Amino acid sequence: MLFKVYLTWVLATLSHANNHFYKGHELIRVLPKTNEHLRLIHHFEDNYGVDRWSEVLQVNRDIKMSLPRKQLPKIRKLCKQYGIDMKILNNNLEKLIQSSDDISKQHKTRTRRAIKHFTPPHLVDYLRYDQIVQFLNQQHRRSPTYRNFTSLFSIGTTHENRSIWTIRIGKPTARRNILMDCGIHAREFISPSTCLYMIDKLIEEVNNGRPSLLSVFNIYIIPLLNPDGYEYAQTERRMWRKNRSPNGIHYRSNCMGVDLNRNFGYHWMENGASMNPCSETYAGPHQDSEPETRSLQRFINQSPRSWDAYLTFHSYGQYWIYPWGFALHMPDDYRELNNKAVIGSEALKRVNGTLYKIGSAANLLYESAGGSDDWAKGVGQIKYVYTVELRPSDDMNDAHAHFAFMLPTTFIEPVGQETYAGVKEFLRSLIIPRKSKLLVKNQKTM
Ligand code: 0X9
Ligand code: ZN
Repeated sequence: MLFKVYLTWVLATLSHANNHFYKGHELIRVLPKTNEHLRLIHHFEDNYGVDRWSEVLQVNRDIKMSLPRKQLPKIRKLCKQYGIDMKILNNNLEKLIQSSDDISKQHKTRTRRAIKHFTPPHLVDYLRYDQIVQFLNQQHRRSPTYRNFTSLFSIGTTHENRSIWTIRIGKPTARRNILMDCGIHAREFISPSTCLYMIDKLIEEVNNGRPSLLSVFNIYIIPLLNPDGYEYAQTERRMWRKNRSPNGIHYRSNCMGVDLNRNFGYHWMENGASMNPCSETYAGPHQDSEPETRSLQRFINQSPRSWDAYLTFHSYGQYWIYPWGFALHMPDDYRELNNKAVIGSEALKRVNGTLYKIGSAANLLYESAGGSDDWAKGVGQIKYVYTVELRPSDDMNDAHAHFAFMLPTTFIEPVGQETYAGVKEFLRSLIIPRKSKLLVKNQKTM
């Protein structure tokens, strides 16, 4: 036991040792006013090592981007030349990451003290890959009364040979199927922690004899689809987004990694993706080139089951969005998708008052092709498909917006609670179809 505690501490300490890289990084805010400005921002992303943090890429909307300090003079010059309003928000990203880590550490100490020693680790830390595997095994062993209530299996392996673990939770007699994944993007730590939260709560309901939803649905949860990228973000580069594929074979590039959410083969590369291996939105050498992408597709296609819904959890921005991402037009059944998103996000809001916006990905954020959501609907033929962008909000006036991808661990529980409530209500609405009046096209709710 002592050894385990020590190991957890060592892992947590190591995971905070990666901030120095960001010492020479700046966080800036730009305000595009024309389409030409938007094109220029794409150009920054593709050629100057600029990493766009903001989800929304639209005229008259603030955009946050981080960049190595040495690129700042060039970016400043181009902004001036084209009349883009630019402001430095933070000139030491290392400090920003550190301040989030400090809050997380205090939170852990305080929680431990308050409840005398044992706190479930997944509520006070962003667990490392090995800890997540351990967590899944513990959860799998946790429901003795209902054997076969859970199963744990891998849907494939990554470049670095890590298994992509998946847990099924549901009564063996349940006939309908739901798929959820987390952690497609490495740096979005609040996403895997939210999947773990939901796994824990679903199994708790089983053990308490209240598994009503699980009599109807088998819920398959992949808590970490991109374990290589996640481990890299935990230990080396906190802001890493992609997987860890070596790109040298195709392009002799030293830059590693493919953006998995640009790699799915449905209208691939048509919009908002890059062919530059050094870009954060590199779509891969060809569509479906990545083991993580193919594992998910194989699992969706080959399972002898049909899927009612696919939900993929990202951060940040507080958006509950549906296809399409590749283009601005809507799927034929977008009203139904919108209605169910309203039901989910309203239940979510009831927990802590957190507001989500709803709409199609391309309309609400920006056009970008190759997302897992578009593939799940367009090729996987799943009706209810959503990307849920968790906290914080990207509204500059929101008190927590500055945390961006670095949400301290104090948020694990509130985000878990509200998301779980939203997902459950959404699932209930699939069982009991309700007539809703909220049928507004591309509606931005609340
Ligand atoms: O750009 C993305 O991949 C997602 N946002 S994130 O900040 N988490 O990276 C949004 C994906 C929305 N869906 C599609 N564009 N298909
Ligand atoms: Zn993401």
